[in-house]
This record gives sequence, structure tokens and C-alpha cells, in this order.
Amino acid sequence: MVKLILILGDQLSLDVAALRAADKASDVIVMAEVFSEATYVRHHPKKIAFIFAAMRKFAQSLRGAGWQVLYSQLDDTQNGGSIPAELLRCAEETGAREVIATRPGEWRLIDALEQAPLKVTLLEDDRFLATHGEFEAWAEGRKALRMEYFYRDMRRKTGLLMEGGKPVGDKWNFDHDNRKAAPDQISYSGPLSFEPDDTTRDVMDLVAASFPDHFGALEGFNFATTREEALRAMAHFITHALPRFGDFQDAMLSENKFLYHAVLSPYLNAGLLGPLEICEAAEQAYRDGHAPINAVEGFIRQIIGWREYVRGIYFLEGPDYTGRNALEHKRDLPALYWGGETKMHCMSKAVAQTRDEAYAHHIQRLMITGNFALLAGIDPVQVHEWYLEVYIDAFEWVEAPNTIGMSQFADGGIIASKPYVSSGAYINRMSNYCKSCHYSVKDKTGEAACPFNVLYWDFLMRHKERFAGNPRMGNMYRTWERMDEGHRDTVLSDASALLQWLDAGEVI
Ligand code: FAD
Ligand code: DLZ
Ligand code: SF4
Repeated sequence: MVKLILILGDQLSLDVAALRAADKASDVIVMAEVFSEATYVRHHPKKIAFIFAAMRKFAQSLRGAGWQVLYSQLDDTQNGGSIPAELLRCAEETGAREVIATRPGEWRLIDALEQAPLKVTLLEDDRFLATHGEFEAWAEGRKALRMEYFYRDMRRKTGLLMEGGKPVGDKWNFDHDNRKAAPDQISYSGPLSFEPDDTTRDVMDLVAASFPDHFGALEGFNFATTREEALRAMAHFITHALPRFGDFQDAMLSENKFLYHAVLSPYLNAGLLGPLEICEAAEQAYRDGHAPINAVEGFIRQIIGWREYVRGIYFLEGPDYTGRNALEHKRDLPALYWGGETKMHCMSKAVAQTRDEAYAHHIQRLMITGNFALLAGIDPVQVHEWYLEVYIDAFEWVEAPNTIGMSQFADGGIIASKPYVSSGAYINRMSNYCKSCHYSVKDKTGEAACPFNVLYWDFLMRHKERFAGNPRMGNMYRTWERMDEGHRDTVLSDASALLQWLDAGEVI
């Protein structure tokens, strides 16, 4: 009996579980571009173009390898508009009664497949290093789920940067060396860029016509859309950027969007690259003396540590995770997140690059746009939907824990042991944004004062009950207590005025 084998837009790997379970002689692959996936949040046009172009090319390579593929383009007249509808249509066309799928990376779609009026078997997505079972076993009985301990287990499991059962360099973590301030000059010209071919151009035309009101620029699309191209992008990063990745991992520059970051997350998350092959290439660069340990360890930790850990949390915590709001933040996301005018240079730069590239690096996401949303008390669900929409690498299993947990502390501290908040001083230390800003980072109060400076204290005071007893935050509360009372009153009234302007839609 013929079975349908579903391959989703972020499952573009030849070793994905559903494909491994398929029989080339009798089974039919289903791949579908559908409105529901492109619009349940209004994804950035570059993200949709990336997924559709990569899907079309993957389907082509499957056909070339002898698979029978039913591929629905978004503008096919019979397209049912959703994954379940397309499965039903393909089942009618082929007489199939059974679907084999790899478990999607989002509860919404898992639920939709489970509700579909067909027999659907969901196989575990084993393109990750830790299974759900392993993560649950690791989490069981622990008071705190700190990434660092999980990461050490992943090092032991994979053998990456291990020697005789011990971590290379006798230290698990070289983060201490990875906090250098922004350099004046960057010697790297950025990630490898790929000229759109005919398939990609067709997709771009379709996306431009179909999603004209989605936030983001489509022009300048230059991402890899095949595994072969993604492998070249990876090799380019390892050769040219990895050696300095560690040093400037937390730095930000007005004139440079990528610094020494990999920009490999879209390829990894869509399935064009696997986590182990990237880490092995990075480790080889260390063994060859091409890249130092702080860079290679830091890079590998992001992939086998953070990436695997946040996935574990997403599936451990369940479908209600994205709705959590431990700090009870209720403010609407301001227009400046959609490119509305702002006098804050750091925010303006981070949002503009997000609009243009569908990409911002980790510290921009965490310490600029995330930091501001948290300080201003913005509803974390709206913040989560923004991140899911605007970044090319955003899929809920990885985006939600980073946003709800790490960035907005809305899970009450499962991921972060303290909120990632800072005043302008941190941003000034790690970037050159403040030099070109309307506001003065040195001013603590008054009209010219950096908004991060006043909102920082306002946040700490709003949540004093929750955080004053946190051992990692006590010194901040003691600093506040030492300030002159009149100054403290001015800080809080300036913050209150700023938030009122924000609510009134004024430009801040
Ligand atoms: P690099 O800095 O070069 O890091 C190398 C790789 O490590 C990345 O490609 C990525 O696969 C992995 N990685 C690094 N940090 C993380 C992390 N915290 N969680 C998971 N993987 C990580 N990452 C996503 O892949 N998708 C998202 O939707 C996403 N949303 C985020 C939202 C917020 C609020 C924050 C603070 C972070 C988010 N991240 C997300 C994590 C991180 O910012 C991106 O993985 C990274 O910026 C991708 O760019 P890069 O490939 O240049 O990364
Ligand atoms: C992100 C995305 C988009 C924009 N479009 C499609 C699509 O048309 N068809 C498809 O199979 N997958 C798409 N995806 C990826 C899915 O949204 C993704 O598989 C789920 O969010 C689970 O991670
Ligand atoms: Fe951002 Fe404040 Fe610096 Fe301006 S002064 S760039 S608002 S941190």
C-alpha cells in the first residue's frame, strides 16, 4: 500500500527520519508550499523565499535520486492552503491512507497533523544530538536546568574537544576570553553570498506578489538554498571568520551587520547542514592550529549546548510555554519594532538590519531589541511573535525558548538565572552605537539621557520583590540604595514619562 512521506520546509535533509522510513519503490513524497505556514505569523519575505527556494531544489534533488515527489507550489490552483489539506488532496490522488512524517518543530503543527483525518505516524526528529528522552532524563530531579551542565554531557557524548575523558585545555568553557569590545576594524567581509538562480528568482517573484504587506526587504536575497551551497558557506566561515569568532562574539558595530558570526543558523535549522558536521569542521580548525580554543569552544557550545538545550526546554515545557508571562508585562509592541522612527541609534540599527537582512546576531537580539522590550515591559507574546516573524532562522522550537525564556524572563527563570537587562553602559562598552546617537549614554536623567539608563532602574524597581533576593542581582539593588533620594525620584519619573510617550506613540 502506498504511503505518503511528508517533508516540511525545515526538514530538507536526506537523513530525515521520514525519508529513512520510506520505500522508494512504492511511497510518494509530499512537499507543499502553503499559505497557512507563510502567514500564521507574517514571516519576513526573505524567510519565505529561502524556504520555498530550498524546498523546490530539495524536491528536484529527490526526483533526481529516483523518488516520486508530489510538490505543490503556492500558486497551484488546486493548492489546499495548509499542510493537512495538501496531505488529504495527495491521499485522494494516490489512494494512500497513511502518512509518515518527522515530528514538526512546533506544537501548532504537531497538533494539526495529529488532528488530520488520516493515519499519521510521527517519527522523532533525530537530526539533533539529544533525544527528548535523554533531555527529560537529564532534567529529571534537577532544581535548576542550567545549560552549562547539559553542555558538558553533550561534550562527553560527542567526544568533541575531549582528550582522555577531559575537556581540551582543561576547561569546559572559555567564555571569559570572549567578551572583547568592538574593534575599530573588521578584517572579514561577511558570509558567503549567493546570486539567485532562475528557481530562486521565480520564488522571489511569487513571494513579492503573494505577501506584499509582510515586514522586510526581499531585494538583496543572497542566502544559500542547497546543501552544496550551505557547505560552501560553512567552509567560508571556518576559514575566514571562526578564528576571531570568540574574541568579538558579543561586540556590535553600526557599520557591520555580521562581525565574525557564522550566519549558518538558517541552513542548520532548515536541514541543509547538520550540527555535528559543523562542529567537527570547527574542531578540525582547532586541531590544525587554524583557530584558537576560545573561538572553537565558544562556537561548538552554541550548537551542541545552547541549540540542543533550548530545544529540550521547548518540548519539555509543552505547548503553553509560548504564552507564559511571569513578569506580567502588558505593553503593546511599539511601532519602532516595525521600522517606525526612533531616536535610539542602537534600536534603529538593529531593526533596520533585521528588515533588510532577516538577520541580527545574538547580542543584537538579546541586548538591544530584547533588552529594550524587557525593560519597557512589553507583552512577551507579542515579542515572541515578532522574533518568529522577522528572522530567517526562526522556528518555534528554537525561537520561543530564546525569546520567552532567555530574553524576556517570561518563563520565570527556567532558562535564565537572572534577567538579561542592562543600562546603556553595557551597550556603549560593547558597541560604537552610542557615538552616533541622539541620546547621551553618560546622562542618567533628563531629556538627553539614554532611555536604557532610566528604564533599567525602573525595571529593577518594578520587580524588586522578585529580584532583590537574587544573589546575582543584590549588588544592583545596593547601588540603587546608595543613590541620592532626589536622583532616584528623578530617574523613576523620567522613566514613567518615557513610557507614557511610548504608549502615546511618540517618537522616543
Ligand atoms: P553564531 O553566533 O555564529 O552562532 C553559531 C550557531 O550557534 C548558530 O548558527 C546557531 O545555530 C547556534 N546558536 C547560537 N546561539 C544560540 C541560541 N541561543 N540558541 C540556539 N542556537 C544558538 N536562533 C535561531 O536559530 N533561531 C531563532 O529563531 C532564534 N531566535 C532568537 C531570539 C532571541 C530573542 C535571542 C536572544 C536569540 C535567538 N536565537 C535564535 C539565537 C541566536 O541569536 C542565533 O542562533 C544566532 O544569532 C544565529 O546567527 P549565527 O548563525 O550567525 O550565529
Ligand atoms: C516556515 C515555513 C514556511 C514559511 N512555509 C512553509 C511551507 O509552505 N511548507 C512547509 O512545509 N513548511 C513551511 N515552513 C516551515 C514550517 O512552518 C515548519 O516546518 C514548522 O514551523 C515546524 O518547525
Ligand atoms: Fe542606544 Fe542609549 Fe547608546 Fe543611544 S545612547 S545608542 S539609546 S544605548
